Amino acid sequence: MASEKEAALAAIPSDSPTIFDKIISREIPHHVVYEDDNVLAFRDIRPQGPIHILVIPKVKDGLTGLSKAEENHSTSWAAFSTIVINDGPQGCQAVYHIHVHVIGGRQMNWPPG
Ligand code: DGP
Repeated sequence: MASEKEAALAAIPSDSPTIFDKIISREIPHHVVYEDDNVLAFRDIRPQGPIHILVIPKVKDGLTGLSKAEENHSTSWAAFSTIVINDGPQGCQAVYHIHVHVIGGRQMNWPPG
């Protein structure tokens, strides 16, 4: 299995459906920890800590990543109050459907990377 860095360098940013669209449509199994009309939170398949949750907007609305956010994205984006996001290849983003990582349960290091 490719590392997160390898996956990020191989990923091609686009508006095309991603693995997260298949998670939203329940085509592939996932462990839901929270869901409402706007947001789906589920366990990361490759956890980086005892707790590693991904939070995504259900409607992608062209918002592949944080650096692509525009005024018209505010409705879905407003659902998030805490943001830890990988953005672009150098930020190790591998899935181009904007998402928040919530990682915990162990001592973190700083700086990241
Ligand atoms: P990022 O590198 O920020 O784009 O993070 C993408 C995350 O998505 C990464 O931590 C692994 C996770 N992931 C990828 N495919 C799947 C999947 O099929 N199911 C789940 N639950 N997580 C996935």
